[in-house]
Amino acid sequence: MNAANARIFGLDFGDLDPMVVALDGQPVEPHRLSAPLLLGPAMRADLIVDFDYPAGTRHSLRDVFYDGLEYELTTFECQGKEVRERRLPDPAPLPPNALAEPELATAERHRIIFGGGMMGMMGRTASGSDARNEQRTGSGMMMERMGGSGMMSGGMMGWTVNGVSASGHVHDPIISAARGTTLLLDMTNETAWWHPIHLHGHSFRVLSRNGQPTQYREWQDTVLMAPEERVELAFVADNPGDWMFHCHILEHQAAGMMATIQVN
Ligand SMILES: [Cu+2]
Repeated sequence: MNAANARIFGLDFGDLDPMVVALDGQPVEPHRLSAPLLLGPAMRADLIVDFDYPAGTRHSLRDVFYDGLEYELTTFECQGKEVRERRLPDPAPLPPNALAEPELATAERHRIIFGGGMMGMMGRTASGSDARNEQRTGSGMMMERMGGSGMMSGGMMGWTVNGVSASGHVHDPIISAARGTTLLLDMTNETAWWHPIHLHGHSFRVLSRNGQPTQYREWQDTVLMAPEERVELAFVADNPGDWMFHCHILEHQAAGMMATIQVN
C-alpha cells in the first residue's frame, strides 16, 4: 500500500517471484510481474510470495522508480527449516467481488484532460525519466512547493481537469450520470508529470493504455498515468452521490487537479 503523500514507488523484487492476486482490493487474474510494480499514492497490491529459498539467503526489495535514486526498501532473509519440500502451485484466482460489469456498447463516453504544471516552460520537452526525477528533486520539488503555497495560482502553476483548476469546494460536477449508466472515461494526461487518478465511490475497469487493451482489464480505484499517457476506463455509475475524482498527490489536488462526478 502506498501511503505516501507524493512519492511513487517502483518495486523491484529481484530474485523473488511474487504473484499479483489483487489490485486496489479487487481480485485480478494471478500473474507475475514483468516490470517493477508501480504504486502511486493510494494504490494497493496484494502479492503472494513463496519463500522456497535456502536458509541464510537474503533477498532485497528495491525501489527503482526515480532514476539515480534507487535504494533498498527492505530485505528478506530466509531462516530455519523449510516448511515444505517443494514450491506450492500458483495461486488460484480470488473470487470476484460483486461489481457491475460495464456495458461498453451503451457506455456514455467522456473525454477528460488533465493539464497544468509549467507546460510552456519545461513541460513537454522533458523526457519521461527526466520528468520523474524533476518531480522528485530540484525543479520538481520547487514546483510542488510553489504550487502548494498558492504563490503561482495565476494559472501557469495550477493543475487542471478539463481546463478548470478547482479551488475550495467543488460543486459543479464535470459529469452527471443517471444511476446505472456505464461511464467510459477517455483520459489524457497532458502534463509532464505522473498522476495517480483516484475516483471515490466506485471501482473501474482499466480498459486500455495508449490505445492498447490492458491484459487483465484490472479493476482499480486509482490509476497511475505517466506523462502524456492516455487511459480508458469504464464503470457502472451505480452508487448515488457526488464523488471526488482527483489526483492523489495531494499537492496536485490542492492546486486544482480535482473534480466531481455526480451519480443521481
Ligand atoms: Cu498529480
